[in-house]
Amino acid sequence: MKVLTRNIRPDRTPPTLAEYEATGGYQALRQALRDMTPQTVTDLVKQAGLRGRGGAGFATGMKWGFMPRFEQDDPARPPHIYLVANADEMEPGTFKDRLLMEGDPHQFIEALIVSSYAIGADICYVFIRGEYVESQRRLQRAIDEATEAGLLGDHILDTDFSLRIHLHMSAGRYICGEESALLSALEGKRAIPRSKPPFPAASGLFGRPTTVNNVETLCNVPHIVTNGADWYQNLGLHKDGGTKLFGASGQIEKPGLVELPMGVPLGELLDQYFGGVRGGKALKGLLPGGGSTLFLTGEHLDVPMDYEGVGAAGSRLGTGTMIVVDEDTPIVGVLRNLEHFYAQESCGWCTPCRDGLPWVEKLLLDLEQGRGQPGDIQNLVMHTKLLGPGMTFCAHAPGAMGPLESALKYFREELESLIPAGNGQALEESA
Ligand code: L3W
Repeated sequence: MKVLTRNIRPDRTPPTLAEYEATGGYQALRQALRDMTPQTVTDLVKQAGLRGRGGAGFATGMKWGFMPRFEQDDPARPPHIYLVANADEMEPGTFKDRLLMEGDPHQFIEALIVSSYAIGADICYVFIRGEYVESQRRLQRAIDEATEAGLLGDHILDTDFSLRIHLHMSAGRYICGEESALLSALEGKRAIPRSKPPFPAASGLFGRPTTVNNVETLCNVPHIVTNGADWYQNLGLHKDGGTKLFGASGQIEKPGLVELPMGVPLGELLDQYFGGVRGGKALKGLLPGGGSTLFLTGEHLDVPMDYEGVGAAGSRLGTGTMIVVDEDTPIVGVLRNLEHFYAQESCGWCTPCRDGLPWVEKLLLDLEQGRGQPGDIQNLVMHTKLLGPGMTFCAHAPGAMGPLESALKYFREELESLIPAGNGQALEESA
């Protein structure tokens, strides 16, 4: 089942423009510019049911539908309309977009051009994680090749449609992956999230209409244009269409990435494609889609890995790249490590996130090092509420509370057992 990864070679050497075109590359662009209006492409993506692969799963066609549409000579048309590709892949355990950018850069460039056409953008920025130097190098080469061939730049394929693509290297903060903080960073400002609404379609980069999409999301678009909405829908095993790049890291026999239909059962993914838990051990738990999702356990192995399935099991598909924890690994260490990351990466704008995350990290460190006190578990539970959805300016702290909240549900006894009997006694007596 290879759609997005069909051209990706084992050694990841990317196909040249000629090699990419020989496998049908840039046919979607030719077809879209020749036979389809921007609205038709948007409608097709809507019908296909494509959902955002960056973590939130928002409907892509609907997001594109929020973009205002202007005729070329409309005096109300802003000087620029933007597509921004979010390639700031920093979610813990997530490494799928890097494969797509390094392994098949022309697929991504074609996706950017077709998607820009659909939303009426004339400028596209790719906001890339700073460490992804190789992705940047390969994308720049693909941009140069495509421009040379008349597939990018002014009057693409002799039409009225023109597009510039610029690569922007991130300075290296997780919060830059939050779309409004990303836009602030791109404008040269401090990367703090903005209030939403207004959403980027209404007021995005430099206050102009903007769509922000994840790399994997965009890479689906040429295939939908070439093969149609029904074909795409039918790739999925259940309600969510298409394929997904699933990944695994942590205590797993064969860590890596695999492209499979949306809806593949979790247990099959774990055992058949990633070789099961390392050393034949039992599974303690796993985060199904990066560090900001909620734990699933051995009782969830039949769960279909799609938005609906994972959602019904109480977690989120997130980025679809799981982090696996075996039976012998203390959960407190996993949590402390993750919350250290989130505390360090808080932008500091709102108080619950800035002050709450370091406090959560401290409580976990105390538990890990035998300094836990009676009441610490209740304190952690309280933090999952105080830093939960709706309590902070953006999704950073609620995301950080996902693994903690679910660990308190599934591994509470283990966490409670870390508080040595007698700890806090003196305190209680003096009170
Ligand atoms: C117009 C509305 N647009 C929502 C748009 C919104 C955005 C998209 C999703 O966080 C999650 C987060 C991480 N009118 C709209 C609307 N939109 N309502 O839809 O928005 P939202 O707010 O649901 O999520 P988000 O803030 O974009 C994304 C989680 O993903 N995550 C992190 C992944 C990180 C990476 C990475 O490092 N590359 O992917 C993993 O699970 O926790 O919950 O475009 O504008 N009414």
